[in-house]
Amino acid sequence: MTSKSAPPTSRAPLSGPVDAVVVGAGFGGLYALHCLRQAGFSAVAFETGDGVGGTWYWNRYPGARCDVESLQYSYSFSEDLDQEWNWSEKYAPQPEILSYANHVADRFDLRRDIRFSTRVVAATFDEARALWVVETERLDGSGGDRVEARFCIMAVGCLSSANKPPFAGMADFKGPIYHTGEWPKDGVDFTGLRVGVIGTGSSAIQSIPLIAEQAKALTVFQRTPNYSVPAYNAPLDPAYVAEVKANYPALRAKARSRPTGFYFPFNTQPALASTPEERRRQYEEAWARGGLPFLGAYGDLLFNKEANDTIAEFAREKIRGIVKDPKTAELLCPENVFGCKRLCVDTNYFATYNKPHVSLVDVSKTPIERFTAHGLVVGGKTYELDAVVCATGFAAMTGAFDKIRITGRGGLTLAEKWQAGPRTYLGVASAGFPNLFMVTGPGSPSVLASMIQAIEQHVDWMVDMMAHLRDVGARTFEARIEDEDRWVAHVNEVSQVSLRSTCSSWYVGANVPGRPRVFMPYIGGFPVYVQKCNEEMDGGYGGFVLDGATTRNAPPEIRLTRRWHVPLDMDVISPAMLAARQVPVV
Ligand code: N01
Repeated sequence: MTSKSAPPTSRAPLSGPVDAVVVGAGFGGLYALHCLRQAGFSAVAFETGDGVGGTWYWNRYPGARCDVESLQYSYSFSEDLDQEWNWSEKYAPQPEILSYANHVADRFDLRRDIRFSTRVVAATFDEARALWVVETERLDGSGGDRVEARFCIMAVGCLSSANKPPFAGMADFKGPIYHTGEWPKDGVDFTGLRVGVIGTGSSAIQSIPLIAEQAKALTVFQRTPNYSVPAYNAPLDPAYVAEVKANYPALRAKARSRPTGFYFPFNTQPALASTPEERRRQYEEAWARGGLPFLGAYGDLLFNKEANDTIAEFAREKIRGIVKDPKTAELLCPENVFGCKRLCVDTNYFATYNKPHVSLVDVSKTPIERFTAHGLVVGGKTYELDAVVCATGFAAMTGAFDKIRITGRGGLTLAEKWQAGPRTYLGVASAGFPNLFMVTGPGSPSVLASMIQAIEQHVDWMVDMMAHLRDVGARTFEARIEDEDRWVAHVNEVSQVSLRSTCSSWYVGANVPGRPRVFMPYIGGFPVYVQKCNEEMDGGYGGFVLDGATTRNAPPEIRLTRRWHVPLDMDVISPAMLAARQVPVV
């Protein structure tokens, strides 16, 4: 598969020791470095790419942009940063988000502690010395590092391990095969080509309209249709930006109180309490605003199937209204729960199918059989293609961990421990793996919240815990297995309240054959989760064994976490949040 390769780097191997190794220099790794330094810890980060930005470094496909408003899809830890950075559009395009990541790296002088073009291949806990030994491979082939660190912080991302289905005959195909999540740095020119796109998730839905503008012919291979809401992306109005900047802390506080960790108008009323006419008006208004907030048209859309049916039918009507060919329109109409798979946000996606050179092939019942030298075979028919784009997503949440041989106590690897599904306490740590933190790991709100908010809360909490360990002279922390078991059960129990657990999405690992079906993120809502983390902290980390601590379960000093350590203030309470709150912190 054609993919972006990082240029070679030559440097002497590192051996440490350092207080912490950070794996990844995306938004999680960058913030972790910043906080570690502030708290007086030495750290080094390893990054496979040759630059910072993580997901925004790798996903350079045409049309890639955020779908949480730029003014909220950004770090909130620095008021100065908030004030000085200017977003150009409602939803910033990938190059601008990558520039922002680079700006943050420079502004906070983070690069000096990052080793680029270096892949972490193993992390092994040395029990006798209570140290992590982290091994890397440098992409220039010049060897690797072997660094010893007290702590290992996995900032590997939730959607960073590309899912590349092994279609038969791929090696025979004469043209290039791209994956949206590993897009060539120099871009791709599809002018005059017959292009095939496999998949119809967010990446496909963003890229298809732009690929169609260049390609001579575009064939989309769809296994499951997806709901998508128009973005209505536009340049940001300077008056609106000025207003937000004048009140940024208040907006950030409102965002933190939301289940999603970002703010948008939300109608808490149940859908079925409205008449059909009122509902239509409400949906039309929400559709006209566009984007993910469409799901906020009513409060129960993800919890009541009958309510969900009303929004699903409205969305299907929109598709039928846009797509002129009735057969294509029907193929594009999803039948599953609206918002069950991650909702997509688009610019001209459905209208693209009205173009005469764009066609849709249903591979739900007759899967892609194989590649040939010149195309793809489906149902015995060959589709002639010059280039193929696999918009086939990611081995979500655990895939990036699987790529590293992580060995904890007694020689147990994380992959072995997670064979039947990920097991963490609060999504930050896993029993048997002392002093190893996971930023937005499975069991935390992560992908169900605004990622950057979720990252900041996690990192602040982790670094405060590290400082506490230093204060009380503890060598290690380790999640208690009984607390972890209770947390895993709680994550699973709360997920059952939401309709989101009912379909075959990447949230449950169903997009990759052979993965265990487990609802991986925590759906209880961002503020409830933050409260649980705060309670854990206030209890002196009772859910963890702090080995060697001079005091037992003493409340820590609250440092970076101060901004999250505020009374729970939820202006939108979902059934999942209610269910989550019924369970005391474990
Ligand atoms: O991946 P996906 P994505 N044969 O898994 C299909 C975030 N994101 O990269 O649904 C044929 O959603 C698969 O079919 P099915 C966002 O959280 C955000 O698009 O499994 N088809 C599906 O259609 C998003 O949800 C933005 O039946 C196969 C597609 O490939 C997440 O990343 C932009 C197949 C994969 O869709 C992942 O999105 C982009 C096969 N063998 C991404 N295997 C923003 O806007 C898979 N498929 C911020």
